[in-house]
Amino acid sequence: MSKKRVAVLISGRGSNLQALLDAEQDAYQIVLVVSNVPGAAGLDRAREAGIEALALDHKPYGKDREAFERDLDSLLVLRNIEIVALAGFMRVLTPFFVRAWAGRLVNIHPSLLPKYPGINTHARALEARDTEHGATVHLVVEEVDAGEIIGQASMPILAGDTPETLAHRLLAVEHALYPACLAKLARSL
Ligand code: 4DW
Ligand code: GAR
Repeated sequence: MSKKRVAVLISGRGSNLQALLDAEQDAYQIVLVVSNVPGAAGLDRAREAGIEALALDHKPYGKDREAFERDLDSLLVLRNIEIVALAGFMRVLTPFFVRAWAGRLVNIHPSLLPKYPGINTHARALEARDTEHGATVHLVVEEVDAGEIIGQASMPILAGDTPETLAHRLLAVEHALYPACLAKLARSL
């Protein structure tokens, strides 16, 4: 089987993008990185890896989310992208884009979904006195942080943990989980 052609969508630092780039890319190959935030650090990581990196600023589109997504979709189709991976991508995608990429659009979320969709997941896990925390890779559907779970990884919450220490430790867990789940999805298609 040939490697699935992957585009990664980012908005910021791109540490999960880096993990996807650094992993053994035997089931997938990252061929494009797009950021909706010009100047996002993740774009430089992509260029350093020799991957095409584009900024598609959402701001000129104003409230017309679909117009932004039509242009994004064109970039992806033009490059024969087969899987789209969100990695810290912060724009809610409309039904237009989600339907166009159904089953081939994934995201990583810093909680053990269905626990703690949305923001402040680390603080909420502490607040609930959970004994473990984790991350989830899931298919993206119209409802945010929902959709079929591809994989999860968990870690213990330790005495003295703060939202910051949890976020820091969880990031390493994410960096192992995301490449494994992307490879799993790529092999299943
Ligand atoms: C996510 C969910 C909501 C916002 C940002 C990120 C998590 C992953 C995700 C990104 N786009 C998605 C998902 C998802 O799970 N499902 C769909 N699309 N359909 C969020 O509320 N973002 C707001 C902007 C924030 C900012 O620019 O800083 C927004 O208005 O889009
Ligand atoms: C990651 O922790 C990811 O799980 C989270 O944003 C961070 C992006 O970091 N995603 C969400 O909260 C999605 N709702 P990165 O840019 O260094 O990969």
